[in-house]
Amino acid sequence: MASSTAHHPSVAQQAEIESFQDHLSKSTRILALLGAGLSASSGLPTFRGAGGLWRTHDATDLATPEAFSRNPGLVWQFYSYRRHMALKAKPNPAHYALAELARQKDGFLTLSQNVDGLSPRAKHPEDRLKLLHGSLFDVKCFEFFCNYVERNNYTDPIVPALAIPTSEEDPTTTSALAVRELDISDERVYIPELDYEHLPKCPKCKRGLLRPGVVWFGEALPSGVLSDIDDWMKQKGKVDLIMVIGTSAKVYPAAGYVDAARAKGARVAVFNMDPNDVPASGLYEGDWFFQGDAAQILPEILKPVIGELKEMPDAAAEQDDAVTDG
Ligand code: BV8
Repeated sequence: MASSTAHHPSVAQQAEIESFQDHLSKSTRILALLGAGLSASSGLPTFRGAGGLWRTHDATDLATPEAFSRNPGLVWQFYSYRRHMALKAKPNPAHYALAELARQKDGFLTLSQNVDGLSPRAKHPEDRLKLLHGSLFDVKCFEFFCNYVERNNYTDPIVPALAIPTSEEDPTTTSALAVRELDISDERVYIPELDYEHLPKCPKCKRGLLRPGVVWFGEALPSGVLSDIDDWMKQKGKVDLIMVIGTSAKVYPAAGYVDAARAKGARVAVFNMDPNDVPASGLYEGDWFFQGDAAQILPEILKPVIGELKEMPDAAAEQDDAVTDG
């Protein structure tokens, strides 16, 4: 297994890239496991490193039902901020490259841990994309006995109390001209305590709070998604390849699909900025590690199969146009 900075490949690395491309072109059954690193160059923070801290809170501490029970206002401020940032972000060439590969290869299934909606916006074929951890743009009732679910809610802010404060409200701002959004991920920026009254309510039971439609730690993944993947894995024939893209592969059961694919004969190709971030079971002879920014190296390395990425339509922008054109 040879590692290579794919952007300026040396001869050896070029050989690695070509052996991967050769295997990819011959592969019929392919998996991809996506993580936050895929959306890093779209400007969205990852969970590790600086991005892992939101104000003074570890992002994973806020992603639990317990945190929501304790302080639903704070958890909503966290998720409303991420909805806002994800709506402002744009899919990058790696999202489009994977969407194109899914159009080119019938047997290509993508498993995404990302909840930012960027793969769907890059028009990744829906039947070949499994969102393991839900979406920031789905909401559901927090009440145990209420099954209200609402998909594709892009209202930003979802309630007025969650609007991102601007410098206009910031007494230290001098010139009115420079009105800008304040970065509430910085704990030095004041945000109010929000009580129940100001938070989104369930329109069905009229009692419960709405919560983000993501999978929190300690919660089961969507059963339909798990069974669809199991059916795909059980199809006859080996799995030829799994691409592990922009993920630290530390969260389960998502990370478990690397070894599940390997058990079905798959070779593993990792695309990651950090050479230390390989799946827990390590890399074997015949596997690949491509170091670099996914947005740069993925379109490059997949080119023999997907060609040059021409236009990169953004479903959200088209939706806005449709609305405006009426
Ligand atoms: C459950 C949604 C049980 C919310 C998320 C087995 C062993 C150990 C622990 C467990 C286990 N099984 C279960 C557990 C517990 C837990 C778990 O895995 N804990 C971990 C921390 C050890 N799992 C759970 O709780 C799961 N549920 O087990 O339920 C159950 C079963 C039945 C019935 C009832 C209950 C639920 C897990 C899902 C949690 N929700 N997200 C939200 O987003 O707010 S997880 C969330 O964190 C993400 O979705 C993702 O999965 C994870 C973050 O990982 P990454 O995406 O990889 O991001 P990270 O920042 O870590 O890494 C970024 C990588 O990109 C780095 O490698 C970096 O180098 C690289 N990179 C950066 N820039 C670039 C780049 N690469 C390329 N280009 C760049 N430009």
